[in-house]
Amino acid sequence: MSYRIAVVGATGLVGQEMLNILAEREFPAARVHALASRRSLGQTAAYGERTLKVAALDDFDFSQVDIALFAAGGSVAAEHAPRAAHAGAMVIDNSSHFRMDPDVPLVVPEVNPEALGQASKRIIANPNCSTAQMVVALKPLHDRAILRRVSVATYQAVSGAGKAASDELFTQTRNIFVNQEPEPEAFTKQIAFNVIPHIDVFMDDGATKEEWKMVVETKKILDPKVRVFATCVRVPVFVGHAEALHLEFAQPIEPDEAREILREAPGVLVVDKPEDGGYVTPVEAAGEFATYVSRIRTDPTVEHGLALWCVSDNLRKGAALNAVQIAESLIARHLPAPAGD
Ligand code: 11C
Repeated sequence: MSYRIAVVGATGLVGQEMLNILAEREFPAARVHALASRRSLGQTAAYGERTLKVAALDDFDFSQVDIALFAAGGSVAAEHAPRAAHAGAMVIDNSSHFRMDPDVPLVVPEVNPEALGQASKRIIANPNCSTAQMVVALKPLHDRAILRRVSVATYQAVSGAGKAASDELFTQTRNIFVNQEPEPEAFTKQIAFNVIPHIDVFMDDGATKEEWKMVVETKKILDPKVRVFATCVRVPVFVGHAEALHLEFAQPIEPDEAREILREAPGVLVVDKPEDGGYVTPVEAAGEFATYVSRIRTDPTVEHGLALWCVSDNLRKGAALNAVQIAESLIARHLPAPAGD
């Protein structure tokens, strides 16, 4: 059985990664349409060994597809995702637009696959990259010891902010070496050889929207009772978000037991030796599917406290991989019906 797929935003970083992952995982695709705005017409997109011609999203007839993967931002999703869903496609949207809609499930397949059954609008939301990897690591520990509170500091790669932002890190780094001004454009301050405690817009309470997303999305995916506090920081890394997590549980949980639980957990790889190099950094996580957990320790400053370090490819588990996994989970649940060829 195979399915007709559309990737919307196929020329962007996440759209291209969706095509890569569909090919790498040998997704049962009868046909893959690469869609983008009219500006991208004439461009091509790589899909495994194949090269797809990019077609225009504006007048694309979504009755031709079973599953539409959207990686095109909130305003495009707002306009075209309902159109695709009405035409009969199951939509998996990577933007933040539908995430908090009570009629749209927000899904990380390792954590809350049961929510897929509630997609009454035929739209399923993919979480923010920093939330996705965190909940993959938290879920098995929550199941064992009941997570009460998370305090997280993120170290987020520039690719989370798109291609122009990635190019800015490259250009600024080069400019600094040749004594040219590192003019910020995509970021508010110099990103090369610097870190910036600001991702997305500021909210009324002084948090940034990225920090707010980590709070509300974690509650929606994992458990509304879990309290989350986040500080989100951009760092001069191209791919791979890292997070320092400080956790408080209702019940005692020791590092050895947490390591064992996480070793068995879907989507997680534990690399945790208290020695030089016995942990994972973004460079090793880039291009991989796993969410890596390292530096698991007791936090003795709170009751039942645990600290850990969590790293994953933000374009993969944080975006494209999670979307493709949702599509795989839909297929496993016979939603939607296959293309029939
Ligand atoms: C970043 N996490 O690293 C953001 C990118 O809500 O899907 C993803 C934003 C989102 O800048």
